[in-house]
Amino acid sequence: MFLIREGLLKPMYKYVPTLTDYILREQENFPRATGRFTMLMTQIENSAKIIASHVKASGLVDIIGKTGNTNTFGEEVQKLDEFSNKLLVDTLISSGEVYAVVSEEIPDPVFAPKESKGEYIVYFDPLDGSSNIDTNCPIGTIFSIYHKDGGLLQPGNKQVAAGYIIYGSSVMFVYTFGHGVNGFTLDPAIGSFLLSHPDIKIPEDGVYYSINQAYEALFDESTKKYLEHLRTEAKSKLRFVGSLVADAHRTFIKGGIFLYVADKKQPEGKLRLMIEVNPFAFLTEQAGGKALGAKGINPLDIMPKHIHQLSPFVMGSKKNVELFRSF
Ligand code: P6P
Repeated sequence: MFLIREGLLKPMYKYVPTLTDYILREQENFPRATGRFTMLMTQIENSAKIIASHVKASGLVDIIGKTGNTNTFGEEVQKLDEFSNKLLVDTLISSGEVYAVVSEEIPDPVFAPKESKGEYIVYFDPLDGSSNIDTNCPIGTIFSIYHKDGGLLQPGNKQVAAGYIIYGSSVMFVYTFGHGVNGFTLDPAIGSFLLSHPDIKIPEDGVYYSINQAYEALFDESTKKYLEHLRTEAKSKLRFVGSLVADAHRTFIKGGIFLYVADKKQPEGKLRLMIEVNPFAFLTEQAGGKALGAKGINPLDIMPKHIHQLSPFVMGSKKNVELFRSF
């Protein structure tokens, strides 16, 4: 150690905090923390690693699956989103840390057994963008955590934590507890999420706009004028993966704007307020960006009426969102 201290010997391996280190350190920010929240986050982390291993092998599972009913993981060959949903429900309910979970895939909440002392409610989409699985496009898991005392229907500004895991060219775990946004990349060699994107901040401005323009004829006049304006501006570029986690993650990293607005066929939009809009609105604000819901209000202030209610959603760089709002 003397040699390292004197700078005579380069340390062999630069220490990089893992997600677990960060979660434990965050616990110090919560004086009342009992470690139960840390346990909950660790369960979500472990589930993400298992889902990542299945997503990475999904093409193979089909081939291997054809040799019989089981796959390399020894389980019944299931659709990946069914598998991911069952894994998250079973893991969270049996963790003893949740009072209830609400999954995009299940109409009703799933309550933990009476004897469980779980303090938290977790809303999640186990595998968002699953229509992209067969095309090798990035897909993701989204989670949003509330304390149970506020009940199942709380505004997004009561979230205790929110985040997503993106299964793309690398697997990243991105979350906020309300003290900024941190991104961790899975190192498959050691099976740990390592801090790769500390304190993510959305760039003030960005060239990318992300919207499904196929619906343009159904948009309201102001949105049509906005898109026309962007098309006349040379700098704007359209990027739309059709996977919220991928489009939102690009917006966090490169800046720009993502829009899933209401249209004549989807008057409330398509995205779920509690499961997709609120977690990303929380993350966007924590990363210094701007998020809008219906009529330009902050989605985090909406008092939900139903666990699966829909909401239009716009998120991104402050300048880009302000320009949209000016239309
Ligand atoms: P559309 C995926 O099905 C999803 O819920 C989001 O991930 C994505 O942003 C949106 O739907 C895409 O919807 O109507 O463009 O296919």
